[in-house]
Amino acid sequence: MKIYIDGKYYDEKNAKVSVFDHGLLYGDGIFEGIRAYNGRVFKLKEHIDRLFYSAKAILLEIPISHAEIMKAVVDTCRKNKLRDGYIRLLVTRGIGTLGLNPNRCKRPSVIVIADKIQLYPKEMYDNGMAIVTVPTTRNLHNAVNPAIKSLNYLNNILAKIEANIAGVEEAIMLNADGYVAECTGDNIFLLKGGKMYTPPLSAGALYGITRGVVMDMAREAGIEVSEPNLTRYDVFNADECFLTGTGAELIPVTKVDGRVIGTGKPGPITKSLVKSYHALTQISGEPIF
Ligand code: PXG
Repeated sequence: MKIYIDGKYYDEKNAKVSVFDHGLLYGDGIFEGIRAYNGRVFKLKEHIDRLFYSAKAILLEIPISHAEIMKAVVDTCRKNKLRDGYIRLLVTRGIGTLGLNPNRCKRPSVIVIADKIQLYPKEMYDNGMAIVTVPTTRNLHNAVNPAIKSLNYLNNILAKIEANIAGVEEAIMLNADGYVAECTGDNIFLLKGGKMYTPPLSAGALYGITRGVVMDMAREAGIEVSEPNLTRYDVFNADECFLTGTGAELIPVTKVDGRVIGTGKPGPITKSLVKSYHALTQISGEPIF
């Protein structure tokens, strides 16, 4: 496997970062998780746009342009002959000194890893997954804003650990006001009476790329979509529930905090959106070869 670091390609065993990189020392940096399907990078522009928004929010100057990053991602896939897989793109604050001061870091580092991902077992896609609500809440907007895809994912990792302790793979995180924000690495959707609902970004949801694609697909299919504040009560009483994410794609949820959702099986609208999403991934994106 060839890994891109600051314009050069390294074998896996030689792909290394300094222990003085503030990405390691402080989680000071940002990332994106991107998928390649059928020889194309899916929604690449949207991911790079979000990377630049995250960079803006943390005052990180990405040392190469939007177009150069897009090219680095596509070239890394090509070098690894990756037709279907997962791309992890990160920008760290770079090598600095001990001490928080980011001004001591001379140049941010851009890294691209192109590999495979399997987030959840197939059985869960077929039958739905059980999730729980966890005690760790989503970060406040005026702390590390949850819209920033930062290299410090401890908020989500703590929630994931709590999910695992409860014997499940994913968890609902509430915000400080008690409204549903999202899951640890996925956005959440509900269907009720044929209408679709997902928490607003103001509730602490990440501006998910898959979330956006699914909202567009639903609207095209004539489904009304809105983004109200949602509570656990709304989740328990939904007809259908599913999660979205680059890694997870669309995955049905059939149990939340011990409550069976709808019929207890993946619902018809969820199934039809899964089909449309898979079809779209096969035909659109930035060509690799
Ligand atoms: N919320 C959070 C907190 C995320 O980290 C999503 C929602 C879904 O967003 P996208 O843009 O992917 O639809 C994410 C994305 C991993 C992994 O390694 C996590 C994500 C994506 C890919 C891989 O666990 N999270």
